[in-house]
Amino acid sequence: MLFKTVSVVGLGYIGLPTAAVLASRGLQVIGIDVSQHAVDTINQGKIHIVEPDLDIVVRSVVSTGNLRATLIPEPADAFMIAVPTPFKQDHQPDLSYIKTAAETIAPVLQPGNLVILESTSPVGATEQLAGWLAQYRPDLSFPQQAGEQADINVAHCPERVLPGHVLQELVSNDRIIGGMTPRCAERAIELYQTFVRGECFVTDNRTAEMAKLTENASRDVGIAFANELSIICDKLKINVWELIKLANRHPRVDILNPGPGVGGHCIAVDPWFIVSSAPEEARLIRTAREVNDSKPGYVIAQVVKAADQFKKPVIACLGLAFKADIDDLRESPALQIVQQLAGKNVGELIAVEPNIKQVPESLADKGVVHMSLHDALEHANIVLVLVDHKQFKAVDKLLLAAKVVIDTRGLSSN
Ligand code: SAJ
Repeated sequence: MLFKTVSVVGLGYIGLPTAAVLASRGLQVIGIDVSQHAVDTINQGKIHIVEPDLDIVVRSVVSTGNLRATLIPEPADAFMIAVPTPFKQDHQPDLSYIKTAAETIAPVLQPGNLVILESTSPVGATEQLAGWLAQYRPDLSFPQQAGEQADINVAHCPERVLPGHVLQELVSNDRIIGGMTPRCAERAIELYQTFVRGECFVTDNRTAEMAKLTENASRDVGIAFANELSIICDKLKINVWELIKLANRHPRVDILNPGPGVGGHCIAVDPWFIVSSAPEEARLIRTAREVNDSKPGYVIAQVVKAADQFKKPVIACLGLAFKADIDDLRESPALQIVQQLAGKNVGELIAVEPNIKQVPESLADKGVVHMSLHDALEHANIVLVLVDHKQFKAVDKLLLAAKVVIDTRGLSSN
């Protein structure tokens, strides 16, 4: 059966672009969200998140009637779940949003439906989702009970798009399709082939879950190596950026970039799902998390030390976002550093973040002022580079000559 209607549960950074792209391929898409604001905004053809070009696609598919948002679930041929999977205080995965999504769609499920979990999830979460669905709908059969004869097919197809490039990567990236049975995977491929130009690779649900966690853990370990190198190089008085550039000239070496820490809601979270599944075995993965999580503290100590040299330290903090050229402040090490500095009374703090209109209240309340790059550089005697935004890369190095520069992103070395 070909898919005509698809319901996307969770209209956030992954769900909304996915819903919009499916709708742009002519499918009837029903987006479900718990937020009245998100639903209303989308139904007006607007977006409640920041992602380049997404507004254009959403406006177009809402105006043709192919995308509609609602708080109340409706029957559909396929359901895609793209809800958050954060961790709890103790770094254990929190699957409560997936459970709520299961409760939401269960009443409208019909035999022949396909349910796909897109959210990044610990190993076993897809089976858990299928278990919840079976509990809510004892009249239907699921793959864990009926295998290929199940009324409902279930698969895990983890999202792997890069924030800032979502629309392009949704279409061009290869996909991992983890079916609870081969038939589940086959049906999921049919759906993804309506919009994915990359290749679709079939596996089982547990391998698909682990593959996504592995991608982000691999990156986290790579960044931790670079962050550890940067601290070693500070101690040995070596420029880490030059060092990495030189080492990377080896044909089989590819070291990532050090930074002020790892931010965002993926790389700093997902490796913990591996650690929680295999706490004894995941030694390197856990250590990498700890190395990256400790980097903001190291940067703060550098600033405190530099500020000690001045009677009236004025510190320009360049960047608050979690990475370059986006406005996303969630889980941002830059924001964390400025917040903690503000609590320490190290001097006058100026924040420069060209991608936002005003600094968050948590900073403004503590007296951190928001300034243009030009004004901040004029006032400051210490310049703390936290994000490699394009505006900062373009700064004339002469303007920094008389300042103490703490450069966590290597701008002055590139
Ligand atoms: N970072 C460094 N040094 C580097 C690279 C990154 O310090 O060399 C820092 C960034 O500044 C940022 C953090 O790491 O704070 C993460 O940034 P990122 O651009 O590496 O990744 P995300 O979190 O925006 O998106 C990742 C992507 N995963 C991989 O590249 C393996 C994306 O493809 C995933 O879809 C996304 O996580 C997700 O949703 O899981």
